[in-house]
Amino acid sequence: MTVHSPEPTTVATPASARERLLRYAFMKLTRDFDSRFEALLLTGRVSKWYSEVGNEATTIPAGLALGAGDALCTLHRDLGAILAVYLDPARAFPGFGFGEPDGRRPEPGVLLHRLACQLLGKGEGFSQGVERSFHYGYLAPEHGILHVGMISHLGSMIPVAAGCAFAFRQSGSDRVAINFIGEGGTSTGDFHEGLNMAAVWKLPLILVIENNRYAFSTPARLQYAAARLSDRGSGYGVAAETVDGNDPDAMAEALRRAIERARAGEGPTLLEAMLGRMRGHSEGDDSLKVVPAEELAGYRAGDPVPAYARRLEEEGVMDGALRERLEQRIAEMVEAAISRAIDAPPPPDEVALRPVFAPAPPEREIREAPAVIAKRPAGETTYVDAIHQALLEEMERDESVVLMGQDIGVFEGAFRTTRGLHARWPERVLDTPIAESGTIGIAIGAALLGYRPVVEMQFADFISCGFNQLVNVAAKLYYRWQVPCPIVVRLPSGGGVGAGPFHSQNDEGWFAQTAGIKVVCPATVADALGLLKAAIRDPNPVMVFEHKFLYRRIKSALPEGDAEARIGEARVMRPGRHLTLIGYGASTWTCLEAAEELARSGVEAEVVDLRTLVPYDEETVLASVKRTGRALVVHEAPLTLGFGAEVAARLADAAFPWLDAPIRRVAYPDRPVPYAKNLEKMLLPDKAKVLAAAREVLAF
Ligand SMILES: Cc1ncc(C[n+]2csc(CCOP(=O)(O)OP(=O)(O)O)c2C)c(N)n1
Repeated sequence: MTVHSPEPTTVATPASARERLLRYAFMKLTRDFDSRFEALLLTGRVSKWYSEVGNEATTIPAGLALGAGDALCTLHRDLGAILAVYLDPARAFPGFGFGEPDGRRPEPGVLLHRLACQLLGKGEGFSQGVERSFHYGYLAPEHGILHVGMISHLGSMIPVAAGCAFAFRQSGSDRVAINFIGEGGTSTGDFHEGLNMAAVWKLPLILVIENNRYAFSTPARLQYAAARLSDRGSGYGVAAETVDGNDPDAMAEALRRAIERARAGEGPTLLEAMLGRMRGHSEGDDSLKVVPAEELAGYRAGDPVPAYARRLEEEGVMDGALRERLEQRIAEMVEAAISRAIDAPPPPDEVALRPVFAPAPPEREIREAPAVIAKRPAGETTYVDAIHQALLEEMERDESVVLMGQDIGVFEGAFRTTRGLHARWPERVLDTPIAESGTIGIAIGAALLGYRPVVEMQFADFISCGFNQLVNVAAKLYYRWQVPCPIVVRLPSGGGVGAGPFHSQNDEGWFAQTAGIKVVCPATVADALGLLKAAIRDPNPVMVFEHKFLYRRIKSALPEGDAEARIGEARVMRPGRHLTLIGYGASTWTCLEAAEELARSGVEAEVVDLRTLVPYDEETVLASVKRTGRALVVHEAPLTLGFGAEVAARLADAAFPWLDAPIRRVAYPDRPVPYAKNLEKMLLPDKAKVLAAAREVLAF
């Protein structure tokens, strides 16, 4: 359903006088707060400021429309929505008839102070100064506040907001999520993936486009060709409306309809709020010059804050005396919060080193969880079946585990790792559209609200389409907000199966370099089970690089008991004293084969399986190399900046006095993986290449 009239709708409001007065109170509060920060920019107290001037009539009704426990997902011009969600009106504006204090939200002065500190980069801000302006999250379910801030990358938060909506739907609540995007941000891929998935899964998401007709300097006509952005609604199969975003009453009505639909399980709504650009992209730049003078004058003449005040006065909702009293109260609140924040101390230096990983829950907690270990298959099990077993056991153990991926439902996955799981838990094993970014974003949103999503990449190569969600949203979350983000991404990776350049890659290095993501690479059947179980229990983003060459080529009996392996521990697979061969994934087996061969000529090579790249078990590797004095690192990922480069650098640094020979690497040459088997074989690290390199190292 696309609902729009030829011109943006301005509907007669059914709202009460108090509701409308409250809208004005928040509009004026927002404007004053914003203006004060514009001034602070000029004095250099704040380094950047994105003005909300002109967006208040859109954002405030959105904030006010949410109830306790609904999710608010904001961008850089949504201060009004934040204030409307954070502040208890009865306490923020006492004596104005806004009801009784709700008893759940903190004192408004405290929140305003923290907000001002946040924006000034002070230690008492929500993120203690580690990130700028509105990029913080304030997830305080105890206060009924679920505020998910932004990352800079526009569009990225739409799937995350859809993920919050997913969590609500999945848990059977009628909560909703509201998310904002500028008209410029609607051109991103995540806009499409997020909205499409929200539509397909009928998620309770309201996506509000703040169409101020310019993105930085780019006018809307260069951003999209549709007459209206709400026209896209029918393309996605979602309800959509274009609304006069300068009219808070019209916005409130449109939001009411959207939220009603969402709470009733009718899926998302796209609301396009028509606004006018009244300030530059950020304060202090000269981008406002792109708005023609006459057009700008029109926007200024229609400035929604004074316009709404006039309207309320004309309609008898507010007289001069009431307005003065209200505005006086607002001025005092803003002044008190900002002047106190200006004097607040900067964050202590050690905040820069705060953890990037959430601590693991105490061991006891896991052991005492309803540990339903499914009957493990007796006898020899393949690596791929061990993965299936881990998924089965963790799904049984913890109902917050949900699986998402392409073709993993009825079809049971390209490699059948989800065999039987959809049949058993149709609500928890979800086929996704072909949308890696959308899926990982949804997983992140769901993880923030207590789920443990496990996302399957059909092939590891496709992770490049979800890269941003992982490295910028998931990886940075704990450092930014100190809120856990327990998602697992499973990646069937690696070559040796004649699959060519786009189905053979070893991309673990891209992620190992990003702080905040754990990277595990199981080599054995036991680790395929144990490391995946550990990954699912870990409170952090974990990427599990499964090696598909091993899927059906190695077999062994599964361990008994809980079988969780420890992330961050390497293992000596074969002891030796002349040389250390260091591998992971399929390369561990190449190292073992080479060690076997070397043994025939009397060389005792020690083989270390890294198992986990991040966190890296420096101790085990170092201890081995100190014993043997020689090191050779083997991996299938490209040589340049492959993980072996890191291992070699660390060894050069820490083991130098013990080394009897240069550290060598056997890795994939810096080129794509060719399709023809003979070509691939030529380039893949194998026993012969490892032996040749080992003999060179031993010859020193
Ligand atoms: C993915 C991405 N590309 C580029 C930018 C740089 N950038 C920041 S804001 C902006 C313009 C945004 O315009 P719009 O979405 O219309 O929102 P507005 O600022 O007008 O409210 C750009 C290009 C970004 N933040 N994210």
